Amino acid sequence: MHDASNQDIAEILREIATYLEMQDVPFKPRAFEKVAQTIEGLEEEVSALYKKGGLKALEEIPGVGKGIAERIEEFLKTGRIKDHETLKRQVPVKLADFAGIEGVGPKTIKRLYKELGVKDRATLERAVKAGHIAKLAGFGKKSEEKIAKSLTFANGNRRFILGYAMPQIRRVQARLEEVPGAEKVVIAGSARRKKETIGDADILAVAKNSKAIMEKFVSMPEVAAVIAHGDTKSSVKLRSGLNVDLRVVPAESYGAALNYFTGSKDHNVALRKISVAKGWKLNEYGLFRGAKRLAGKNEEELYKAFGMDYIEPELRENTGELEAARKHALPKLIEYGALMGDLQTQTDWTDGTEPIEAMALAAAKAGLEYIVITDHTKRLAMTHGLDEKRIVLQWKEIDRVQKKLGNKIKILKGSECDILKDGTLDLPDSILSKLDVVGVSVHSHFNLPRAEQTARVIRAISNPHADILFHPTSRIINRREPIDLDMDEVITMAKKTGTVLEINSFPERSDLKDEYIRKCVDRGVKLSIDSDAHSSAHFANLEYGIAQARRGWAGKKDIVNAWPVEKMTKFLKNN
Ligand code: DGT
Ligand code: CA
Ligand code: CA
Ligand code: ZN
Repeated sequence: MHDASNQDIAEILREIATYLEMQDVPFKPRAFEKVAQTIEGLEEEVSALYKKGGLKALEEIPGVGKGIAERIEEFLKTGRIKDHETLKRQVPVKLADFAGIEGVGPKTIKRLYKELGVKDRATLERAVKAGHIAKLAGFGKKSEEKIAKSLTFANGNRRFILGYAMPQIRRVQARLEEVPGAEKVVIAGSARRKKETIGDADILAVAKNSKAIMEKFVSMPEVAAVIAHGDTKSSVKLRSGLNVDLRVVPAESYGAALNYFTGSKDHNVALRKISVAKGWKLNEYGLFRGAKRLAGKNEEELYKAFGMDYIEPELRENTGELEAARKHALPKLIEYGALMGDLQTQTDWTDGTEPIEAMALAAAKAGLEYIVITDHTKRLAMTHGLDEKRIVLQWKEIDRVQKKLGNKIKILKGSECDILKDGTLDLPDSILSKLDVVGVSVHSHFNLPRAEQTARVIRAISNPHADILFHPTSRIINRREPIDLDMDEVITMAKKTGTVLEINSFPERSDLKDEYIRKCVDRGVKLSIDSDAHSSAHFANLEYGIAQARRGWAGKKDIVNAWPVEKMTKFLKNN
């Protein structure tokens, strides 16, 4: 069975809503639209819910009746929905191309199709250019201009989540490395700086035969379109929509070019200013004094020429790193692979897909020495969240698995305890006090006003049993805004109460984000880097949490699960 993501399901339901709307069907479009919205915002994968609980589990999703549940089931099983196809035949347009275009709703799409033959973005653009829309009854120059404007906006605005783009970029990198004569193939740009989202991917190569590497690049099977094809510079669009730029540079400029194309632009501009002040010249070919090349082969010698320590790419945002490098005061960043434990994982007791034992073994395989099992609590009924009775049963199972696995890995008892609307917790203190690690998190009432939301979270972390605030702002990149929190106040209270703040490594969460991490580091608030794994494959995401921590200037001293288990648990409250 193909594992459709929540996003895929939401998209097809939304398309059904749009088609129904075109047909003037009453009420139904809203129902589909609402369910699409709910599914987009769900914590848990609908496919996982279905695997475990079948059609019944789907009907437990708010707003989902039997009809919609059956269509979701059909989609999960076959990758298509017959009704969707029947509707699509009547107005066969590419709906995704119309998303986000102002003033073009379902009814307009239908008319543009029937009257002008508009089917997708390209035909819409042509109709706009030819002035055909302004001539339609009920339209005018104004509405045509509005459409033209949002067309340009919708073209260039999409950013890709690092954790989902990175595997694609690495695949391209690996393909280019195979080309005979390719000496170096490296990822540059925002992907090298590990920014949480990237606009496009930038790859730099040193190669004996630049034509051959370019040829390979534009003919890779994942290429959907070639945007530019030159001897030293090419651009392609992958099927996923991600653009990739490739540049081939001479070996003696490699360091300077890598530095230039890694950015950030602000970092580059600041470094160039320093160079100008010294009477030097810095560009992508090297660092020069007059005709003399001072540096350029590698980045280390480049920074050294400025009297600076090497600056890790994650720090290059012109937020004080250049000065710190000159004073030899850069932080010693947490290293990739430095984590000893994972403090947030879910199992098939709730919305994870695998048993405790499989998760523990996968964590051990990922190089971890300990893992905390933190299943959801009862308020999240949809995930079969644990109540007081089931969590006690889970402890028995953890003990059994621990005995079986021996010293392969240490399994700690924990919880992802829901923060209720008023800031109280979803499990009683009598249970929380028996857990090794209590994480608390917000999964509801995302839209409370700032003062109320902040008071709610502060009340939660003030509970003496609450050890960690999980995914503190509850944002989902590109989908859900962060909850409105006064982060300064939350950080102050975390410091006061000794609460750890989480850096959630799930790619679309990346929560806390870098600027808040740096505030925590500055103020001595400790952090954890957790996978929030719902299956064994998710431990690989820890890389992105570490990346985020590095972007926030965090070192091993700041990250409690980079410490041995005794030191970590001793630090937590009430131990
Ligand atoms: P992105 O793709 O929006 O996530 O961000 P970047 O940083 O990857 O930016 P991109 O792809 O436009 O360019 C790659 C690098 O090239 C950028 O980090 C720095 C360098 N660069 C691009 N344009 C300029 C420029 O106008 N001035 C300077 N100094 N550097 C630039
Ligand atoms: Ca880029
Ligand atoms: Ca670029
Ligand atoms: Zn959560």
